Amino acid sequence: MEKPHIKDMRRILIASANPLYGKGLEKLLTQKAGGILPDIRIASTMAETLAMLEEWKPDLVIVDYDDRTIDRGQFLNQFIAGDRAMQVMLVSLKASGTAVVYDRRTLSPDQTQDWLQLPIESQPSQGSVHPRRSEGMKHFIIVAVLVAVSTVLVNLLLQNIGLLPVEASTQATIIDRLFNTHFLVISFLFSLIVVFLVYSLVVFRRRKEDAQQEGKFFKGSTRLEVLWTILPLGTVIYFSYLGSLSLAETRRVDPQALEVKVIGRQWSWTFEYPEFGIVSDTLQLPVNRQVLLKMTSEDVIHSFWVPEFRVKQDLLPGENLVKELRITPTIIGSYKVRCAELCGTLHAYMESPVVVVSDVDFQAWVDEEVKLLNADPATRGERVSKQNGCLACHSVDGTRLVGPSWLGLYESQRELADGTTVVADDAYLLNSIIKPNAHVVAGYPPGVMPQSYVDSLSDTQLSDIIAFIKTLK
Ligand code: HEC
Ligand SMILES: [Cu+2]
Repeated sequence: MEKPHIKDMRRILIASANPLYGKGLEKLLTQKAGGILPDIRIASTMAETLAMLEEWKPDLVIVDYDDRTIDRGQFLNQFIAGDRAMQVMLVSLKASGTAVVYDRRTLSPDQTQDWLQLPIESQPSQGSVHPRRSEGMKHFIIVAVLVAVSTVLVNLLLQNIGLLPVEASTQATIIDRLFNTHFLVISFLFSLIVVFLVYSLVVFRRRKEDAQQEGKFFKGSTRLEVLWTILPLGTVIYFSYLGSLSLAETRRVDPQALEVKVIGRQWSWTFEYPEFGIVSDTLQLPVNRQVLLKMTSEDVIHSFWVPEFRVKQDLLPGENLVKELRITPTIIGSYKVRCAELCGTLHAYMESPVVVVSDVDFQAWVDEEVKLLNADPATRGERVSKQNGCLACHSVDGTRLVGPSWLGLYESQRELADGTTVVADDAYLLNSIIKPNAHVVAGYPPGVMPQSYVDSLSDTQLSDIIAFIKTLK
């Protein structure tokens, strides 16, 4: 079908109560018409418009889209009575001088019906391919059902692909309840977007017969905008409420809690049990008893994280910055605490074992540790070295790590960075530990070994370490 061109329109009727509208359009049309000037008339009332329709029989009627005094229903009723096809355009003239054409088509009496049914606010779409209301509804129902099905499936998938490790603490159950609610919302939002998109791509794809059609004009929808502002806002606020409830629940205090001091440093963990005087590089925990972790860092910020327990807490350097974390392990087993805050070269290896045992086994471990506290100095020194992270930088088998190996160190000749040579006697060893930068070993960087041992190690611990180094021949 060939589109009628504005140049073929001889008689044009403009219906608008606004005289400026008529004048503006008249000017525009005469410019467009080229040589042969069309016959243009302007009607400013409804009655006048109808009368002209009847008597003058225009080829084209241009209706002022923004003029509410023109009743389209009445206008078309009149029109349907006739039997000849007529072009009707709805045109809105903007303040900027541009004209927006909302609808343009040739109406024959049988087509006018659905145009009439549309509310005055909405823009009617293209003539014969215009989907009826009921058909639009049908699409919505199908999409709604598909979104619901997809939400259930995606949620099932998310819950079953093992995104989260085993739930091994009371706090993990609380956190996972929140996670699962999030998964549901995520599944719904994903489905809402993807199903709508794919459905539209497939069902409303461009077909051959659509090639000639112009796109529909959209002016936006205030109702939709209000809806998609309020709904997400409400959801987010609701989730922050759920989040604060869960946070409070994970921090519930058990007065019977076992206290453990956690010290983090580059790049190791130490766990102290003040109740028993034990210091350990493994975090041993009795099952089903709340543990209160009091955590500090000796150097930079670290973060205590056992994924199976879900909760996580940063460790901050500074005496008054002790951070607390409460965990109630519920499953006997071996886990790992890892540092979750990038803290330097060996951050990735800052891991220590976490062992959850039965009450009986925990008591046995405590007894064993207490007995070791009274063992000979070299054995204690080995433990102190492990617990304070010395062995992360110093090997005992000759391997070069960050620092020199301790194998054969005692009484050997040390070449220092300043070119001098000293013998590694007791005094040298002690000085190297408490004032690491006083003598820097040649070939090694100064300032790498922590400067804090002078404060954190007791005199006994220092002499135990030296006793241990002496045994490494
Ligand atoms: C972050 C790595 C690191 C840690 C942790 C560390 N050191 Fe060191 N240490 C070094 C480096 C590097 C050197 C060599 C440079 C220097 O002398 O300062 C060194 C040197 C030494 C020396 C002198 C070694 C020699 O060959 O003459 C001794 C003794 C020593 N450290 C003891 C310890 C003890 C004891 C601890 C634990 C309480 C410890 N270090 C922790 C890095 C470390
Ligand atoms: Cu760290």
